[in-house]
Amino acid sequence: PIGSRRALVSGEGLLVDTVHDEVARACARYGGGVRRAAPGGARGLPARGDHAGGPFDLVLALRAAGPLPAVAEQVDARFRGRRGRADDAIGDEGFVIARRDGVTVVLADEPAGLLYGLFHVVRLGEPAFGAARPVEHHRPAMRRRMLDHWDNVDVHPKSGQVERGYAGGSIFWRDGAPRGDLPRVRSYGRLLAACGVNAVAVNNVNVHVTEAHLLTDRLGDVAAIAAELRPYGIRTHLAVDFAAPIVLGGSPTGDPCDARVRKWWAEATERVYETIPDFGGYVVKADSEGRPGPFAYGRSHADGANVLAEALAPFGGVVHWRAFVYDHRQDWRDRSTDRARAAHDHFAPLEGLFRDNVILQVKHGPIDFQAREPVSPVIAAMPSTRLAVELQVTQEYTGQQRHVCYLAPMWSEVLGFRPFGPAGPAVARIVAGAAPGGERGTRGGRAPDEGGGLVGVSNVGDDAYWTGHPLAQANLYAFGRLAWAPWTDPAAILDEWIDLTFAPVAHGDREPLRRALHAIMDDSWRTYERYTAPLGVGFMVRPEHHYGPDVDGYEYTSWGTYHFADRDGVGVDRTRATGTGFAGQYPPHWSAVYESLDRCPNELLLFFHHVPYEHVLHSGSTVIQHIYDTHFAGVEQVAEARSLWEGLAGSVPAALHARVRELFDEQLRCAKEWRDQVNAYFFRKSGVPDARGRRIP
Ligand code: GCW
Repeated sequence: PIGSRRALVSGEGLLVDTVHDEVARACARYGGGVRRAAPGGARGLPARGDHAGGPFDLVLALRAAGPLPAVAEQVDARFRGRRGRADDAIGDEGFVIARRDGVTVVLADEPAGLLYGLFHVVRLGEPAFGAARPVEHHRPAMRRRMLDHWDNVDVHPKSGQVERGYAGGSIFWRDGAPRGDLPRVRSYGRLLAACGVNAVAVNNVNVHVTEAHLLTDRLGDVAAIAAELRPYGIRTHLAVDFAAPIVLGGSPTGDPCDARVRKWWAEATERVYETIPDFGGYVVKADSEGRPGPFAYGRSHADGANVLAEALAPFGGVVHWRAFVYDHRQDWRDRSTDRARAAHDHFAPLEGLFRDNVILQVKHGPIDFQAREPVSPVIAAMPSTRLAVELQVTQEYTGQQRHVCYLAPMWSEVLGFRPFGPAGPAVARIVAGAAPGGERGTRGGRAPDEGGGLVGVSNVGDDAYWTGHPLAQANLYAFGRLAWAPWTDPAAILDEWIDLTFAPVAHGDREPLRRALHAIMDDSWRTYERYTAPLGVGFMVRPEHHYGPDVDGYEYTSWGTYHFADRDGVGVDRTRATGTGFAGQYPPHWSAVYESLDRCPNELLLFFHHVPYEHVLHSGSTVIQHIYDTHFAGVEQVAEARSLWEGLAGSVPAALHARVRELFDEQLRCAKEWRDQVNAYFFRKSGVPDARGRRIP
């Protein structure tokens, strides 16, 4: 480990201090040593020679800290030579790493880069100090890699301490007050930085009355959190109430076009920056599920977002404005309203109207974080708007951290999807700001150089394992890694996570553990999909808490989430020809694919089409037989995963093993419940027996 090595840390700044302290802490544990070079103090130090602090095995240096040890100068020269004179920047958060002459060298231009470089060395493990390594340049694909906490300050009668939280209480708040465990907040910052996350919103997007006050008289509570996260390069953001001028300021109106409202936001924001100079910005859920918004004043969401953006702009802050706007009081009898259409219907017409520091935050699918959805058509509809994609790391609809469901493969599909067709840019490039390329305007006189990035709804709480289910940590890790490097193979990310997590605690040979965890986790999202929702049908869950099956639970409700199963068939007709027209919200390539019964991918068939149970899939199976087969298979896979975990007793700490074993018991019970309810439901509706004669209750 790093801690047994001799290290030199060179440079100044808060995050360089963090790097130094990290290395020093590791050395105190493992017997190595670290030297902090004073400005200019590394001058002339030999690569590996006899001098007070050396020889060094590891050099972590800001290039500007200048004259560097000879080996670091050589690495820098290599890097510059390779890049050519015109572009030799390492970048704000980037780092260069190489190993030569027995020294591992990490160089950065900014302190954040050095911190990420350090965590990269940790991730590499012993090989970081093995054979020589060529110069590698690492930079995040996305500048914004943010986690949103749906944490309430007060316990809320409906959503509790953490809305959709499955990992205990909030790490920030408890019973109306700050939780007070600041060292834990700092450890959280450390954990997130190690995953690559650099922004956190500390309260629920459903901003209730207590939480609204975080913006004004309780700003000190937010500042205290920001102070713990800052040393790890994490900016603090706040979810705010759109009606704050009324709720907090006593204004008679919240109309974004009213001068008094604009003034209120400007002044409130100025005070925020006086208290937290590096404050990240606001997150807003407006006109959504009962939250206030600009519609009440006949104003658009551009008007709403821009007034906050205007207040934040002088300080470099951004507003994350959520596109999750739909009618949750729909009449289920009304077949003309389609919730899937809502975000595009509301936002696509506003293209070009948002200020440059507005980031439109779009859920990855058009509905709501189901186990399978197509990619939201909004992502292709707003080329001059900064877009962020929102993923749900917390497993609201994917097993609530009682089921193993490694989500990286799903996210990877989303990020790799090309909304304009095979020749167009992938989602990852669009939200990184790298595509569709230079089209972004210079409205407001600023030319932004970045996209909206990736946002995840956090799955972390005050649970001892952070995430309730210990294996759900892999989702947190994968979220950060994919935001940094979206093209990374999910299995490779899992491999990193296994090493980082289990190296310190596993007993004996780690290879069997690694193999078992891959077998358990690699395909666990598809397994979950198999025993829950077939072919793109969603929301067959228990209303309100959303755990476990209830095929008709949402069928006759106001939420706009229906499957329309009858005796003949199932699915939602979202075609242009005969349905809601949702398929027409995509650019031509995908619009044509989804419109066509033949070309529509199996896994989304029932999202786009209502088909008879005997409809034949590309696989050759019928829809009804597919439902039976996948539900039986899904349960078998859970049983297999459970027995693989059983086999790991003795390889991992006993308490960890016991926790996961209990959770597997619940997962298996629940998966059987899903299988039997879904199969029985469709058997009773269709009357078609299972071709393989298995028992359907
Ligand atoms: O998925 C739904 C959840 C709500 C959540 C909402 C949202 C924070 O059921 O609990 O509210 O999405 O994303 O705003």
